[in-house]
Amino acid sequence: MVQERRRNRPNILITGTPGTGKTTTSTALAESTQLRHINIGDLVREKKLHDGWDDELECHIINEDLVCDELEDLMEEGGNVVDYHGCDFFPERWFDRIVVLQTENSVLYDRLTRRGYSGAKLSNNIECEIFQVLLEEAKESYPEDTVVALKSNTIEDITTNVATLTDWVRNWQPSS
Ligand code: DAT
Repeated sequence: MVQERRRNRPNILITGTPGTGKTTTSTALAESTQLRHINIGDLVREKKLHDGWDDELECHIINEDLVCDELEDLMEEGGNVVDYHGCDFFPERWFDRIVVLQTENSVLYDRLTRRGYSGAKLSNNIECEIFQVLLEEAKESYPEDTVVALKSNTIEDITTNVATLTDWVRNWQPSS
């Protein structure tokens, strides 16, 4: 029988529609817990883990197999905060907690226009948030008791979320 190796620090996935605050939250959480922040978008660009550029969606076409191969050893070791606007292609066993950040439409709209999004890219992302696409994807891909939805409308929300998640990391036990 293959013995499953236990990690002694947890892996957390921070997901949500673009603009909901994944990178801001992950950066602060990694700093307060000394976990390693892995921004999948940056990793894909740096290591070229993509199959070119999608002109319509204006983003790289991520190669999910290459991303998973690249991360396997780090995830087995544990102690990672993974930041990405998708969650259904990672192995379920990688994560101890899946956090879905959620933002009110009008707030998200302002953040995304400030980021330079317009047209289909803007409306696709707003629709993604309205229909809770990432929350559904997370619930379908991971055990229900590992998925948590957190509001991310204000700076205070970020502070509260980081504090809550930091407590969770500190209390996490390898056998849990
Ligand atoms: P994501 O990684 O989900 O795309 P981000 O962390 O890059 O999002 O944040 C996008 C912008 O919105 C950035 O300027 C920071 C701001 N922001 C994010 N979450 C926020 C929050 N809860 N309150 C106020 N501003 C927030």
